[in-house]
Amino acid sequence: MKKFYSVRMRASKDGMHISGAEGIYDKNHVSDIVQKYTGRALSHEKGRSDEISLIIEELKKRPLKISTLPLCTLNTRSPESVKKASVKILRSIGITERAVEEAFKSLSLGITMRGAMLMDIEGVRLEPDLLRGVRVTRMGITENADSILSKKLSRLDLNNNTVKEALILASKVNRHPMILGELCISDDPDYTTGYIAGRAFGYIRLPHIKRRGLSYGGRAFFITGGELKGLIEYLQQTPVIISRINNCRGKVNTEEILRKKK
Ligand code: WAQ
Ligand code: MG
Repeated sequence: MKKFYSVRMRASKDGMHISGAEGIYDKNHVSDIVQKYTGRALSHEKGRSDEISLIIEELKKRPLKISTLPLCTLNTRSPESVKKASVKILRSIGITERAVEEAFKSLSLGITMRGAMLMDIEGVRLEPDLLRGVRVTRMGITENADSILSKKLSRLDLNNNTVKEALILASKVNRHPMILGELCISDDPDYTTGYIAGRAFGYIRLPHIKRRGLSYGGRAFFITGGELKGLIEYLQQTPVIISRINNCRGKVNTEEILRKKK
């Protein structure tokens, strides 16, 4: 059997996080990837890292092959319109307005967690470690799927690591039956596009989710039913690799999304 490796990198400077990256690769590609990740850490716009941690781990389980969620961009123009649209869309899949409000509020407090909050449909926090959250790891994309994704995103002028990595993470997360949806705000003060995601409507980019210059951010996973332990194990441990790319569309409005919902 072909051996796969999870390769994960974290870089910091004076103890401050600078960049991170991860993927799943077959053995022949591991050393090239290590070089690529190291290069990325040593020439990051936030400054040159003084400490780079690399984990190269042979996977004991064969990675689960999945598709990306379909991608589109909502025509939002302000944090207020983002919140309104998010409430509408997430409500249509059973997440209460209160939960969505609660998620936006918790993600705007300025306390940045390493991982995601887990929230039930009423907005009650369920993650065991409220400060750290749950960190999703062991995900990647095949070379072939990556080049198809690059082409599709290039047509929309979105071919960058930020969008790709977020789409890969959201596609892994939202594949689990206990996950209803996700809300994400970048912690980068200059990156003002966030997203909501769910199996029913895909990955919906949300321009102007926050105003420029704010360094808060985070993720909330809305969950239902089932056993928390199994879900957390899936998010942290189960290797998942993207092998098929769904459609990537440009601007849409909220009504279109609600009409097309699966
Ligand atoms: N698992 C769980 N939570 C995470 C993870 C992870 N692997 N990585 C980051 N987070 C949480 C953490 O609280 C971060 O502060 C927060 O999410 C935001 O992370 O299509 O860049 O890496 O243009 O800043 C969205 C792209 C970009 C939208 C999101 O997130 C688009 C982004 P960041
Ligand atoms: Mg960030």
